[in-house]
Amino acid sequence: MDKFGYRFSFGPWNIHEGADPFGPTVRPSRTFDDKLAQYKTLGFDAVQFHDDDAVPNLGDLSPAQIREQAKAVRRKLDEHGLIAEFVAPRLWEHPMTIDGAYTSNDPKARAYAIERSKRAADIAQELGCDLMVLWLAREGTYMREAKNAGRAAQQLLEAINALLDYDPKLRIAIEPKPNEPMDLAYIPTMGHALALGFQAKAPQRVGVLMESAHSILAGLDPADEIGFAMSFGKLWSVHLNDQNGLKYDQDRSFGSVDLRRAFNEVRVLDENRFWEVGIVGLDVKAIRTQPAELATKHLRNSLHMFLRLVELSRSLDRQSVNALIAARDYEELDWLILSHLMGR
Ligand code: 3MF
Ligand code: MG
Repeated sequence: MDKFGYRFSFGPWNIHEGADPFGPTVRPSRTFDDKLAQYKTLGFDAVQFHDDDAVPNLGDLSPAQIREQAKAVRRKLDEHGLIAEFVAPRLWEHPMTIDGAYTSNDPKARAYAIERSKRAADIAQELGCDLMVLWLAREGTYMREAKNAGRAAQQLLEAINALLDYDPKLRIAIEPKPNEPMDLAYIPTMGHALALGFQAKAPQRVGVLMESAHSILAGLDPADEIGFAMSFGKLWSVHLNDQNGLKYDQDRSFGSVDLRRAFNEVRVLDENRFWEVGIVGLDVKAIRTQPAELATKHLRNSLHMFLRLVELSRSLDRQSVNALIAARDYEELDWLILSHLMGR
């Protein structure tokens, strides 16, 4: 925990081998244990998991064996003084999820997706966390005519309800993204995710995760997405990162593209006391050129950027800001903010 009361997390996939769709890996794989050893050194408190980050071979194991392996991971976390922030079922790699998971046109594939998600809930329980993140990666289409948006919304609701029933303590945070891997996703924004959650059978247990790059890809401002979700008490996790324009999902270091946009994300989180409701999660990737032994600097940079922006948010002269708002002198407000970011 830092001096402001914030806790920080990232997922083991944030230390990665640098493969992209056009070229192979450029850095050697590091074991999960090796990655775990980095967390505290880098200033982090919590680990985000895909189900198979915790239990790699879960497809070959019985539910009881999966729980056993998850228990062993819990012990490792304890040894490092770490906690699990969430578990996300990886519903986008298996052959059964080629045409989507909860919204696949094949009922057997939909059943697979729900069963796998239940195993992810079991893993979360064993890791001592009550939060599941649903990144709905393949819930959308390449071919609009292949599916039906209304039916897909109902299928998503059925899946969420099944999980809420399965584990009465589980909370679900939906992570929206407008595209990639799909051409068009069914849950592209905070608004879609919240609407779905409010229809669930236990709406108080469904919230959202806001990822900066995903909001930007949807043509939205991440700070406004944060503010919108927090006004309903629904922002339970974040994936802070950055994104240079409308192209592939870049997962750049937080604040590395647009400092003012990052400042506003931190300002809105801090004004709404996010440290009391959630952990500051990152979803950042070192660029492909980064040498292996230096490939955790994106995590360091992002965490330090967050802390420096908290300082800037708290030292903002709010009296002057309010006076300028009252005078409707937004050009002067613009200058005040820019000067503040530049250290005057
Ligand atoms: C997507 C996510 C993760 C992805 C990860 C893979 C929880 O934005 O946050 O799922 O799996 O980013 O690279
Ligand atoms: Mg993410």
